[in-house]
Amino acid sequence: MATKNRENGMLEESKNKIKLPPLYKVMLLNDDFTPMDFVVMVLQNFFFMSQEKATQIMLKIHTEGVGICGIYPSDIATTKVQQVNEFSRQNQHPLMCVMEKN
Ligand code: TYC
Repeated sequence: MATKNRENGMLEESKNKIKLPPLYKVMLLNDDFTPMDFVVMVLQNFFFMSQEKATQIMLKIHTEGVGICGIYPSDIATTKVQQVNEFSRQNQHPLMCVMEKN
């Protein structure tokens, strides 16, 4: 049953039960071999970025070594990492997609 908390007026039910799911950053790592065009295509097709945004993120990864593609709940992040790494291997590129707790 929902009852008011004396200090802040919050419903006890909300205070005790609503939990946001843990989120994970999905990132791409730089390497010396994957073509820039391929990385841009991955960012557009798997992370739904415009060509302009994808190019900006690709160049950030190229210069800084790593960049964030998106932030997702665990199951979506895991699927993105698997799909991108499988696609990269099918195309004989060493591109690495990884995830870490946000
Ligand atoms: N460094 C690569 C090159 O010069 C381009 C690249 C960018 C590779 C981002 C991976 O995640 C990456 N062709």
